[in-house]
Amino acid sequence: MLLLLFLAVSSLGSCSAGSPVPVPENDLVGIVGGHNAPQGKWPWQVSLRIYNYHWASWVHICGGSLIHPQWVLTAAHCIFQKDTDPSTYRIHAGDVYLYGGRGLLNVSRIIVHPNYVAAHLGFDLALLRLATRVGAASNVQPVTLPPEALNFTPEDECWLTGWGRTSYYKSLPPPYRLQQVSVQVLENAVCDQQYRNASGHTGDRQLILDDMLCAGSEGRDSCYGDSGGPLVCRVRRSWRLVGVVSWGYGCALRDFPGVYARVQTYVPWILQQVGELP
Ligand code: 4AZ
Repeated sequence: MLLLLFLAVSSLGSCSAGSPVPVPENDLVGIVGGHNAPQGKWPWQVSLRIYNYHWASWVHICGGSLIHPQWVLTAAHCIFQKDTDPSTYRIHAGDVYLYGGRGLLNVSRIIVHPNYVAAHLGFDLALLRLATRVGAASNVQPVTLPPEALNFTPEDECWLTGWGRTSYYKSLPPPYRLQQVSVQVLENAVCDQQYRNASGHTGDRQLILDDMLCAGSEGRDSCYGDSGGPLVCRVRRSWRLVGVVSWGYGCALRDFPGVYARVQTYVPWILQQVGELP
């Protein structure tokens, strides 16, 4: 029943929106088409947890990225209510194994983008302030935000990482090792047209809004449980956080690329909340 409810919610587009329904751990934890990530390669990747009374443990609900020693960027739809008590969340950082590390970090503040309503309407970003700064270690490091003037092309090298499902029907199996897959970024107009054609949508309304970005192809995509996590591209030898996993129709289907919050659009808002980044 809970799984059905989860599937019902997730088939609408975004995994964990709505009420905080406890879901068995196995059903929450894919990158589709991915491979095991090497330890330390993606040191900004974190896992967002909520407490599950049935499992008596803090279970993974979403990914996220460290953008500062004390701030994590994730998707707004990973936060159940705009005024959620930050103490109901924990962050796990610094390990490729989802339940392998020891320490969980406390969250002291949650800022959901004030214009957020639902993932497919945009503004799908939230900031989490950690109660304490994370120490600089080789396996825990913030990722750089993109400069405001940066154009991505299908030639850029971009990667997705996460502990989400490995297919629409299959959770990532134990030992829950972080997955990585390289993906191509598509132009918004191309992505919008693909979604329209494939879904038979006829109205004029844009489906892929300007604050979104599409990436992925048949067999290479993010999936449920990857939400909030990073899409990074290598720009002049440094990785930039270009997208936050947000929504999509199914996972890794032809003509339905994954849709991401376009981080570039929100750099001014992020800096305003966090103060200048180091
Ligand atoms: C989700 O709801 C979700 N295939 C994540 C990624 C995609 C679709 C949905 C993209 O967590």
